[in-house]
Amino acid sequence: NANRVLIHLLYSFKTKTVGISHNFEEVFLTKREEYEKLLSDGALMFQQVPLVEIDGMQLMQSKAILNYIAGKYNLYGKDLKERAMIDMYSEGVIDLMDLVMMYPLTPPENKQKYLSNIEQKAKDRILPVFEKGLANSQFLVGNQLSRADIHLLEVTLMLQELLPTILASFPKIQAFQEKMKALPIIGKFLQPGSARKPPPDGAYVKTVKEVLSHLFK
Ligand SMILES: N[C@@H](CCC(=O)N[C@@H](CS)C(=O)NCC(=O)O)C(=O)O
Repeated sequence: NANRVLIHLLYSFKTKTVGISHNFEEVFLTKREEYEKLLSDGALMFQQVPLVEIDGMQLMQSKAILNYIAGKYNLYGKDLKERAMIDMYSEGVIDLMDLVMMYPLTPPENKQKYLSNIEQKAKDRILPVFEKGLANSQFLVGNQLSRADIHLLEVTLMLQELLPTILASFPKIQAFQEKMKALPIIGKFLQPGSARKPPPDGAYVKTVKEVLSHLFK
């Protein structure tokens, strides 16, 4: 869909996930000049990406973007109380995701320590909340799919890329993950060759450091 243009840096999972059920065009920044062009065009409200063009708007700030898309596609609860629960779950996931996303950018000598920190936060703080939240129901909030479920699925997949056995002591989350993967639209998104990106590698780090070189001086 040509009027939905999504610009973000390569491993911004959040925007990828909300894109799963709808066609969207992704534009990746791979050169510093492309970022500078957006800046000089005045396209970036706070001089940052992601930027999503949707419904005639240019949306900035990933949470504002997620809130809009979740609301538009009925993934944001049926009332304010459900929304508050969804926000709490989502924010807990996002805290962990932010840590995971910075892992590729940590210097080699700190990687081991950084990974242990992710593992400990995931196991002691985050995953137990979701294991409990799924104890008696298939979805986290309101007996229907919400963005909280999608965030949980993605963070578990991201964690497993770094720590393959991380879900061993979380049987409910494991079962949840299998059920989510069995949904056709999600299964399709997880197939190789889909819009979902592989784990970040050295080339990704190099690109980030070039495009956002002002942050790495
Ligand atoms: N609060 C913003 C943060 C966005 C952000 O940090 N974007 C990075 C790339 S992932 C960026 O564009 N940084 C350039 C800068 O801050 O100068 C959001 O959630 O969208």
